[in-house]
Amino acid sequence: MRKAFITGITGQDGSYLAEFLLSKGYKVYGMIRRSSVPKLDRILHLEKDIELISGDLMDESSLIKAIELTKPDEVYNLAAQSFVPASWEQSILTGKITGLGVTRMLEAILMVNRNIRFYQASSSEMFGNVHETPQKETTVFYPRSPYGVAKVYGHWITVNFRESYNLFACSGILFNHESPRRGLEFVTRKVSMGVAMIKMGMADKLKLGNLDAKRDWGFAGDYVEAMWMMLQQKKPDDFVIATGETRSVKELVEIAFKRVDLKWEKHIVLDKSLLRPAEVHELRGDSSKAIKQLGWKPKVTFEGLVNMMVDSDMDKLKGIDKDKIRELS
Ligand code: NAP
Ligand code: F7E
Repeated sequence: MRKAFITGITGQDGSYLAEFLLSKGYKVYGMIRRSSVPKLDRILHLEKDIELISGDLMDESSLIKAIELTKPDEVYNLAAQSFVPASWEQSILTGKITGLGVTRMLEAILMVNRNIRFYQASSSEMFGNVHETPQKETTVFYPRSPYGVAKVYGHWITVNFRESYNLFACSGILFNHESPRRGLEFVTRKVSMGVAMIKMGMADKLKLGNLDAKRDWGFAGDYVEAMWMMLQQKKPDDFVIATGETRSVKELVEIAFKRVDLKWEKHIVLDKSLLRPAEVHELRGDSSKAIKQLGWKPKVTFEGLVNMMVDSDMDKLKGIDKDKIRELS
């Protein structure tokens, strides 16, 4: 039985990846960090099938111990401070976790077993102020946030350890991917939950920073398959994973409100305090290399994704009490 170790298993991608690897017959270990209240909502349904190990990307010794204990064939490094606006508020912490945390994980692998295959969760935020469109593996990086800068470090240290120590280390440059399990602060989930709350009469307005930003949005369930495919190749390499389609926040809003027969113009309020110090205005990825070499392609369309998220949030709200709603809003 092959064994996989996932950092960030409590996050959106970690939960989908754990499900996917279990379906492939893997023994799955996940790293969780200590917290005063459990944050296992996304993986509660997997609790019996996976094993959780305590550790933190900030703590090198915990990573070494976790790798020694679990003896994985594959390590998926999904843990990060992943919310872009928070990276201005906590720029140093973001650098320490999202950037240097990658080196800590790689050093642990180097110390314990150099045959482990390693996946690094790199990001389209590295392209930032884009130098060409669409963006591919060879496109120059120009990050526009401390998060993007930290991810560039994580990407290059992965490439460097591959070249320096001959590690099987891959960097997946993933464009935005969403799901009903997406964190509530990211724009897609903010919109799907906001729409559901308005439809249920629990809110009337939804505040957004801007409607003009454009992203290449896919479904997280499709994207975790690409992570696994990268580690099954003969040689380690880096891949862009994207749909190749760009949509604006406005289009996202239109589709989401239409799903529940509401007019978005009546409910959306623009709030300047949500604007970022520096914005990534438009992203569109070119996944030709992944399509050709990995045989990967996205299955869920943008409309399908938005509808799936709105439907899921409507279902969640139907069975929820008022105190919980206050927590969500
Ligand atoms: P997410 O939902 O925010 O999950 C982040 C995970 O990292 C959580 O499990 C979190 O644990 C964990 N974490 C944070 N700090 C940690 C630390 N110091 N030590 C150990 N674990 C820590 O993120 P996601 O959307 O699943 O994304 C997964 C990865 O892909 C991230 O690296 C993200 O930057 C990257 N990425 C995401 C996208 C996207 O569109 N989703 C695109 C490109 C790249 P807690 O639950 O304890 O907070
Ligand atoms: O913003 C605009 C915002 O926060 C998308 C992370 O997973 O993907 C994600 O980063 C766009 C931006 O995601 C609001 O300004 C407008 O242009 O959903 P987001 P992100 O910043 O693209 C990348 C690939 C990652 O790697 C990251 O980890 O939407 N926007 N109004 C808003 N965004 C938010 N959050 N809230 C608003 O009110």
